[in-house]
Amino acid sequence: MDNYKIPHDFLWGGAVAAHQLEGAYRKGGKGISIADVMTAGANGKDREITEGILPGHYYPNHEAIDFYTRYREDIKLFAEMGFRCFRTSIAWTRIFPNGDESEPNEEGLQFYDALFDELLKYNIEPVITLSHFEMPYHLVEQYGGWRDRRLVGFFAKFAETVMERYKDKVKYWMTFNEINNQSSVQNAWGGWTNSGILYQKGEDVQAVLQQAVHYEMVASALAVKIGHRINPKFQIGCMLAMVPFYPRTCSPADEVAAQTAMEHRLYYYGDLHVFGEYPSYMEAFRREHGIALDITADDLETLKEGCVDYIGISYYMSSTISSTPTEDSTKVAEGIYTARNPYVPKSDWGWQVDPQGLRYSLRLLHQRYRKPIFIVENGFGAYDKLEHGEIHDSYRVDYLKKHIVEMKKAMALDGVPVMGYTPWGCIDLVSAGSGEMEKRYGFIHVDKDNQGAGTLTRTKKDSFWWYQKVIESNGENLGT
Ligand code: BGP
Repeated sequence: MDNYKIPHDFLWGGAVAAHQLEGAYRKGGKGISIADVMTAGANGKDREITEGILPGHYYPNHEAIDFYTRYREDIKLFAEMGFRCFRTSIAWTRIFPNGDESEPNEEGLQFYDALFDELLKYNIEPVITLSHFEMPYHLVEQYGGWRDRRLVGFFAKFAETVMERYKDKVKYWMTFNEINNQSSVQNAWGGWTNSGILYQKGEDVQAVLQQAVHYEMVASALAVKIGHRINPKFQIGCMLAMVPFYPRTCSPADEVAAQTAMEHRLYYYGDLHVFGEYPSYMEAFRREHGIALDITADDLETLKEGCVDYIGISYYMSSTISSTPTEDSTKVAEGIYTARNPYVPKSDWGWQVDPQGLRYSLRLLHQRYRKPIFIVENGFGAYDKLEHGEIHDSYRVDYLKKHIVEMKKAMALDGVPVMGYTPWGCIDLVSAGSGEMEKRYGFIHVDKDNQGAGTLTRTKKDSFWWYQKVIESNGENLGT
């Protein structure tokens, strides 16, 4: 490792998503998004999706941390940490409040102009996700979300509008956040992610899901094509939730079950994004399950023409697959159970903490795809204690440090090209999974609790100063 130095243009920064921090859910002409109809859950308690916004419910994304009005103050703090980039999303509903309008909302476009200018003032490169779990709610009510082919056109229009508008301000883009996350959604996860689909009782979930994925994939490829036409210098990536599945034992049956889980939950999406064609294992799956999809010759051409430039990933944890039920296991499909891994600890939210899994993941993705990889999410959701104006979050530093060490090993020893590293929730924000504020990831504390009370005051945590040194030394100084 001594002979290796992280490239000088490595993108150190932080990551967030519009709906989890902006708030101002009705300001500037913004429409209601699917995140706006999700109540707060709790640790171990799912969020509720209500039919529209109902009185008497608490919707944490409505105000979030009010980044919409405080972004200047927050970006100043990011600049103080030395951020070279900042990943956020463009709230689709600020640009097309309902999603199906013919003209964009100028006030929404101006907000992101101002936001990107503020970042660029400090030489912070914006890294933009087009869709991060926040599609217009109207598209759900009117069209059933990604069940409907017409969404491809609506999304492409949104993508074209913002890529054209910001073509001289934004170079790095991603299409859909964690596009592979939706396969876990049947409300068990506690909310909807990409698809805007609520499954009906008795319907063939797999058939609906596969169709929605197809439309989203075509929309993603179209956005890549459009972006490359607008500015050939754009770097446009996909974004995958990277949760590697280890076989629980070395029994061949567990190994095969883990392999199947990897194909269905991860590679399916990556293969489409990178190779632009359907993998044969998914064709086999559809044949076996009698699923016939609406796929046109044009779709297949678009997929082929809209391959991504890089692979964005989130990495928080690994998972373990067993072919048979075990103590603590959960069935995900016939002969496939997720199980506890006795070798790794868990966070307070039950997420398996596994730094080596990051190195393992980077190698897997590199071996398969040969594309640059951008770690656009990684982090430790934890309870913090604010005492006398200070937060001593050594547990967060410990988590991030161990992951950076493994990332460096992947770069130095395994030759994996990693473009950048943006820890999730660099400022405390609303948890996507639980809707809590007190599941905190930030280097910057925000005074707000799970019920929505607090002054929204920002306070630097110990990790703030630690990360500043990491960036300053280009990843050499990770502290003792
Ligand atoms: C990812 C999402 C993020 C973020 C993160 C942490 O799945 O892309 O939006 O929220 O997970 O999850 P949570 O907020 O549930 O702790």
